[in-house]
This record gives sequence, structure tokens and C-alpha cells, in this order.
Amino acid sequence: MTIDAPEAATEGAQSAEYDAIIVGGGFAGMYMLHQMRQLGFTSHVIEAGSDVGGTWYWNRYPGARCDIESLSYQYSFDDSIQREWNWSERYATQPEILEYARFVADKLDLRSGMQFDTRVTAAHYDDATNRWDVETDQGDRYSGRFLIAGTGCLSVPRLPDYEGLDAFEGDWYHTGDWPHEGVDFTGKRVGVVGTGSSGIQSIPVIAEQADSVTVFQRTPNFSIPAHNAPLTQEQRDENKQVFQEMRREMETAAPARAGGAMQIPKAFDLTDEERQQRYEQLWDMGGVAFLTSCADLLVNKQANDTAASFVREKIHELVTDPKVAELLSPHDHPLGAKRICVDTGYYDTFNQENVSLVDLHAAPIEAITAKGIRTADAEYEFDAIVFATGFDAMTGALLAMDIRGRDGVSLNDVWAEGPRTYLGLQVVGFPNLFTITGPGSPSVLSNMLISIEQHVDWISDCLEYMRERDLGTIEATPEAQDAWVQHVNDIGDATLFPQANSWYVGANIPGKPRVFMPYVAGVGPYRQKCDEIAAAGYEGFELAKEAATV
Ligand code: N01
Repeated sequence: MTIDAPEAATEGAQSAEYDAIIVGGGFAGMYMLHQMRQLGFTSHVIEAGSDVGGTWYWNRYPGARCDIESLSYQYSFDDSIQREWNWSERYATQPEILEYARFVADKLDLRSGMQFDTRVTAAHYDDATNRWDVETDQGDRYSGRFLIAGTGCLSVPRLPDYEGLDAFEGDWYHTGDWPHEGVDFTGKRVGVVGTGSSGIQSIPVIAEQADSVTVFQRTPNFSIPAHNAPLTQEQRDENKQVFQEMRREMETAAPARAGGAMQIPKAFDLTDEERQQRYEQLWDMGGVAFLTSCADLLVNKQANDTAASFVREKIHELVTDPKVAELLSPHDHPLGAKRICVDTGYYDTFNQENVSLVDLHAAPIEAITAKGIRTADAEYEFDAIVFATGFDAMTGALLAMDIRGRDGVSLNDVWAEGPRTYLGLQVVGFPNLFTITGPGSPSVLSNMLISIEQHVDWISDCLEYMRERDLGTIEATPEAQDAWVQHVNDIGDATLFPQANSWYVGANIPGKPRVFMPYVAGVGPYRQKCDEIAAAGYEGFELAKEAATV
């Protein structure tokens, strides 16, 4: 059996059989659906939320913004989208990004191919029919020749296993699953647990409203000022003219640590004074670009130390109480080895009288009580607690579904020691399953829109290739997967990333195998590799004309 020819495909038919079942209606699932339609494949998107947007549908906490500049954080596949859409600020807020996703969905009529308020609970590969049988929490049963996961890298909120949470008499929230109606903290005593990107963005905004905010910090993070500002009409117009050209440059870029196209100097190629000046410039510019101040920041610990010291000094300049400043200064991991944060007024917030900091290294949280939070040395009373405690990153959403490949083998079992993929796109034993921005691809170390478009395009080309040749299945070979996993590890190990207890290595989830999951070589070299593999007839994949045995 092969993929339906375009003329045979009837989009929107009541049949429960499709060429592809796409899981997730975020930016990945949206573009995948569009491409499937363009190519004449039938497909069906299943999405847990009530609308498009994925992570931007759920992460509605106060202060939520993207830390990639809005002018770059948009689709490029259809130029009319960026020409018609106008971003209002340098860093877009969550409501504006969600509005953008809705705009694209309207423009391309995407919702008609999507089923909302529905979670995929199981997807089993049937060896007899060579199809994926998919079940949902609404009792639906679908069948797809291909199963395409656009489930996102940071989509499963993680709540620590605290004793006593049920007994808490106030309200509690997780930043990654925020109430749609919003939360009014006026007059409230609020505890915030967690100081990653979500905590660092939300704390200043909550502190503007609440009576008091007590921040529970286990590990301080490096944060760079966003220097957010409204975009002028001139900036927007200019960007529209150069957007496609700039995007093509970004897509082929090597990471800064490899020197990149921008001729970035190494830290010790500069004098102390020049280096300091460069850090100042990048600090003033703001945002994640600070990591590109020197080419070797993420491979050379001594180089990294110079940048880390610079940021620690800034923290001491910004925070008036030197003890608080020191508590907020990270010493346990290289700068950038955990996802760097981008903030608006985070450090200044600790100068406010209504904001205090609790060091969980000195006294860990022991339990949530009826009145608040008890640490090893004190009890704090709150009206509300905000958990900004992160996500089961990169593998969480895939493993939350009961995915079974050939012979009923479970993905959970196959990945028991950590994820193993070929190119972050496929897994041995799971034919015709594709994972958009899966572990082993640049994903979270890149602008997600760039990586999503690249994967969707690659998968679309692959499906077309198969249709043209009357091929039924594609599956990574064990040799290719082993070699890729080794390569991902080798180049990851040559950087400072594995030195941090980050969600990149699964360290935030007790018991999760410690594996560095993203591919660090940069989107340019990665794209080239994927293109070469496709051009060589999908080297490392086995493509079969399989005949169903039914
Ligand atoms: O989650 P995190 P996040 N007791 O895992 C602490 C993206 N994102 O939601 O470091 C006490 O980074 C934990 O402490 P520690 C972005 O890629 C992007 O903030 O494990 N504390 C940490 O401080 C980001 O990196 C944007 O010691 C506990 C915090 O909770 C990723 O999402 C905005 C604890 C979790 O930080 C995740 O960010 C938001 C416990 N038991 C998110 N367990 C933008 O685009 C955890 N913590 C700007």
C-alpha cells in the first residue's frame, strides 16, 4: 500500500483514515498541515488546546514573552504572512504571539483540518497494515500511514512532588498552564518557586501588583536585559524588505562558537579592555545575543568565566543589598550552559520593599502547608503560590503518549536510558514516525521557527519522494542512528553544555536519564547534513515498497 495520490486525496472527508496524523496544533503542526495540503496528502491535526498556538496557547503567565526578537520569530514559508502582520514590540508578548498564530490559522484556513480539545493517548504501529492506529482521550480512533509529532519541546509542565499541596488553602498556579481568565494578585501575599525564564519574566510583573512577593530560588540563573521597546513603522517596513534574505542567512548560519559568518573574536584574542567593552556593547544591545559576544564562550571555560564575571558584576551594580546580589549571582554553571534568561527589570525588582528572596540551597522546601511553604528553617504564609518550575522538556510530550512501534515495542522502553534518534527526525523500530524538532536536532538551541520550517520541509520532501517512487515505509537504520547519537554526544561533549544541571540534560526531572538532548552544531551545518542525506536517496534510512500483509 502506498500514499494516496493527490487526486485521490479528499481533505476533510469523514473517513478516519488519513495519509498522516499530526499531533499538536502549535507552529509545527500548523505548518505541517499546510504543507500536507499543498502536496495533496490527507491529514488530520489533533490538539489538546481549544485553539492553535501550542506553547503560546498555554503559557499565559504575567510577563510571558518570547526571548527571540519578534521580527525573527515568524514564519517565512509564505512571504505574504510577514508582509501582512505587524509586530508591535521588539519582544512580542504571549497574547500577541497567540494572535499571530490565529492570524495565520485564519489566513490559511487551518482550523478546518484540526480537532481541538483532544489529546492523543496512544499511537500503535500495526505491522500487518503498516499504518499507525491512533486513539484519543475523546474515544476517537484514527489511522494514518504517517504519524507526525509536532508536540513541542517545552509543553509538559513539571510540578515538583511536594508533600501537602492538596492541603494548601490559597490558590496555586503553574506558569506553563495559566488560567485563561488571568489572575489578579492585588493585595495578595504571593510565593514564587523557580527562577528560570518563566520565573524571571513573571516575578517583576507579579511584584507590581501583589502586596508581597517571596521568591524561592534553588539555583540562580544568568539573565540579560531585554531592552524591550515598541517597534517603529520604519523598523517594521525595513524588516519586511529584508526579511527573506535575512532568514536565509540565519538558516545557514554556523553557531557563534564556530566563528560564524560574523567574524566573532575569541575571548582571549581581545585585550581585557576590548573584551570588557564588547560585553558592555552586547549587554546594552540586550537579549540572548550576549552569548555571541565571543566565539568561544561555550567551549572554553576560561573564556566563559570572563563573561560570567561580567554579568555577576552587573547583578551587584543593579541590586542594592550585596547579600541579595550575591545570592542572585550564579556560580554553579557556565554562562549559557543553562538556557540564558532575558528579562525586564528582574534584578531591580529585588530592590523593592515588597520583594524578598529565599535561598533554597541553604534551606530546601520540605512541604507545602495549609498556609504556605515550609522550608528547613521557616514557614511562609501565602494567599497564592506560583510554580515556575519548568517542563519535562524535549521527550515529555512524546513519552506521555503510548507510542508503540514494530512488534508492539514501546517508545518509553526504547528511550529508557534517554532518547536515541536519527537526525532528531526518526527512531529505529518506529517506521513512518517523524518527530518535528525532536531530540538530537538543534531545536531548543535555535530559533524554533527556523527549525520547525526546516523539519516540516524535509518531511514534506521525503513524503513526496516516497510517493513518486511508490514507496510505503521509511525507517532509520540502527547503524545510522547509532552513528548520529554518537556524533550528537561527541560534539555536545566538546562544549560546556553538559556541565550544567539543566533541562537540556533532563536534570530537572528526578530519575530522568542524564543525556544532553539538543544538537549543538548549529542550524546551518545541521540543515546541510539533512539535505545531503536526502540528496543521497535518504542515506541511513531504509525505504521499502512494503506490501501490506492484510
Ligand atoms: O523552567 P526552568 P522555565 N524546588 O526549568 C526551579 C523556555 N521559556 O519554565 O535550576 C525548587 O528553566 C528550578 O531550579 P533549578 C526557555 O527555553 C522561554 O523557567 O533546577 N525549585 C528553576 O529555577 C526556558 O529555558 C521563555 O535548581 C525548583 C525553575 O524552577 C524553558 O522554557 C519563557 C524545583 C525552573 O526553570 C523553561 O523555562 C519561558 C524544586 N523542586 C520559558 N524544581 C521565553 O521565550 C524546579 N525548580 C522568554
